[in-house]
Amino acid sequence: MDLVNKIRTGNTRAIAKAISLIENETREKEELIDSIHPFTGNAFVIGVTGPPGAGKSTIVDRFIQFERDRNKKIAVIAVDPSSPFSGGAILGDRLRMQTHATDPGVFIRSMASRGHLGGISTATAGALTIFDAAGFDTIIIETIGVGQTEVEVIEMADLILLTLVPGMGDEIQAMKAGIMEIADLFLVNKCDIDGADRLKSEIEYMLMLGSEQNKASLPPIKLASAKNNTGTEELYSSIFERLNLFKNSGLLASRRKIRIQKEIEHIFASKLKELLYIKLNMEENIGLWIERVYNREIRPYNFVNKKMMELTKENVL
Ligand SMILES: Nc1nc2c(ncn2[C@@H]2O[C@H](COP(=O)(O)OP(=O)(O)OP(=O)(O)O)[C@@H](O)[C@H]2O)c(=O)[nH]1
Ligand SMILES: [Mg+2]
Repeated sequence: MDLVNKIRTGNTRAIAKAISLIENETREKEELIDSIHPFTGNAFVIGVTGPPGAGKSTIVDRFIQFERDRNKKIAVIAVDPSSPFSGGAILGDRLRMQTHATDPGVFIRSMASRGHLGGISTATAGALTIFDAAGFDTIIIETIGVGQTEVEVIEMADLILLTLVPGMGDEIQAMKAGIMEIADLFLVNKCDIDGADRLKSEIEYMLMLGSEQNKASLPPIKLASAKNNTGTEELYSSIFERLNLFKNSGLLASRRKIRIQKEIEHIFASKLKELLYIKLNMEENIGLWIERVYNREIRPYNFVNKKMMELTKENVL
């Protein structure tokens, strides 16, 4: 396929076209994903998460520079920048994009949560696959770490960096349930303002509470100021150190296999649903079935089990 070849050469327009194409569940999407699959699995995916305004985009911008200094190609997926929590982000991302606009080694893509038929997770997974096939060495997913979908998205990363800021005690409390446990590395950003050391101790304390671990085995907690560019290069190095550690220990492979498991299950579930809709002539029949259940003429489990049995007998399932 011509598009596949163009993607593999890193052609910007082909990449953009492919990302739009895979946002909808079509036969074309399936063919594209399958055609590029052999050329994927090479990029490191880094998830950058944290409360609104923590400085995620500023730190990502630093990473872009570090990667380019090393002649590496980097893509950024900024998820849900249009959420009510971070109104200014789209503009910020655009401004940043302009600095790299003429650089084919950088691709920044914003993704709003609305307007994706298959959901934001599917759209992000698709974009990841395309960037990977296009030869980007590193792909960053930036997202605000709240809510189930957000966690689902960030779990697509090989490594998760959680960005926190002094004075955000409440936000940390709110996040605790979800994202704290899955972070591989903590960044206390804005260490140019007061309270960075205290926040570091608080994070340590919370991590110790939540596990049996001793202090030495806790995820690293780094201090930096993204704005002043201090501590940022050390953070960047420790991310790659940790990624290599994950690679050598087999953790990277097992995380990626879990992702593949979810993908396969997802494809099966949606195909099965499609099949059921067709074979049961759902559109035509569902109204009647609702009425019968509503009127207590039939019982939901008994009815569905019977239907499934019929499909098995007809060799549909
Ligand atoms: N003082 C200080 N300000 C910073 C630092 N890093 C970022 N900022 C500022 O914090 C504000 C938010 O930065 P962003 O990088 O847009 O934060 P974000 O986490 O991407 O925000 P959302 O995408 O809206 O959630 C900006 O005004 C930055 O200039 C820092 O290290 N120190
Ligand atoms: Mg941002």
